[in-house]
Amino acid sequence: KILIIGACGQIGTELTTTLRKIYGNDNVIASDIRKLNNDIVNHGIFEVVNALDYNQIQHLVEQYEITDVYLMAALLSATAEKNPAFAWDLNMNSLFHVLNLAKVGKIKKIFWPSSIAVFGPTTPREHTPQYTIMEPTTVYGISKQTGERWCEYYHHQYGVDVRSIRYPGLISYTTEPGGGTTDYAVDIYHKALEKGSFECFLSAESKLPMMYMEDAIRATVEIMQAESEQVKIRSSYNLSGISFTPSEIAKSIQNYIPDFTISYKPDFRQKIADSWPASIDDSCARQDWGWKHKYDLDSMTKIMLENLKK
Ligand code: VAH
Repeated sequence: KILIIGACGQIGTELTTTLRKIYGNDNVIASDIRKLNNDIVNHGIFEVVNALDYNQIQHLVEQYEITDVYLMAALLSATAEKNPAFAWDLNMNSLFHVLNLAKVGKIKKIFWPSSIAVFGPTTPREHTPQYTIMEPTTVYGISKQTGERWCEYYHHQYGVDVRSIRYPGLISYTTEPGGGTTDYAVDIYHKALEKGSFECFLSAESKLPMMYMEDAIRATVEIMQAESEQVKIRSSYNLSGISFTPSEIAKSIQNYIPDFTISYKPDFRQKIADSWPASIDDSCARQDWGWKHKYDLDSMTKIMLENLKK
């Protein structure tokens, strides 16, 4: 049985829906800090849980005989800069709780999301390798980098089966992101349809690694379904989809909405974006567990606009 912590967030929502389809509604327990009125809460088992409360998580694990935990609760990069202490507390201690439950044998397998934010300004920016300089300059990036070290440590020292992916910016039409630097790439589609124009908080040429959500969910399911020996890296895997700039995504929208216009007004998030890679080398994920992305910028734009119109 599966427990998803942070099931109502940007990734959690689609992950929960997919896992319920694969493993059945009775085998997937969704949980979040708040009880929203949505499909995740209304169409399956849902529990309110505070990811910072070890006893609450342990209670759920025992009650439902949980074997696998997906820990999706976190503060993203922009929000974390505004509240460093809470971001550190949430991003680190929720991970420790889950790692410690696995250490004492209460759960069997963990998925924990890392991010391309583990890299920093001294990292090679193009085709960033799996193993390279990592000097993150954001609170979020520091928490993800530290989390990776602990995941690897718990695997080697205590045999904990933890698996992780360094997600790029994720784009989907079902749930909006909250508080990230890559959020513009979701908002731009909403504004294109609502207003025909968009003011971007990053500059025209800020190229970042991105991915359509369906690819990211498939990667998550695939790494969790892989044989343990296939998952050779126990810190976190580089994962690559599409890299584009705000001006390139605007052009791809103009193929469908010719009058769409974009303007640029970079704010504090520009500095965060400038510290991150532009493109990612994911050959280890391809080799070890057969990863391959499917969506490119234009196929994603088509799906985003068609579905948001509905
Ligand atoms: C953020 N979307 O912008 C997240 C992410 C690739 C970065 O992890 O904070």
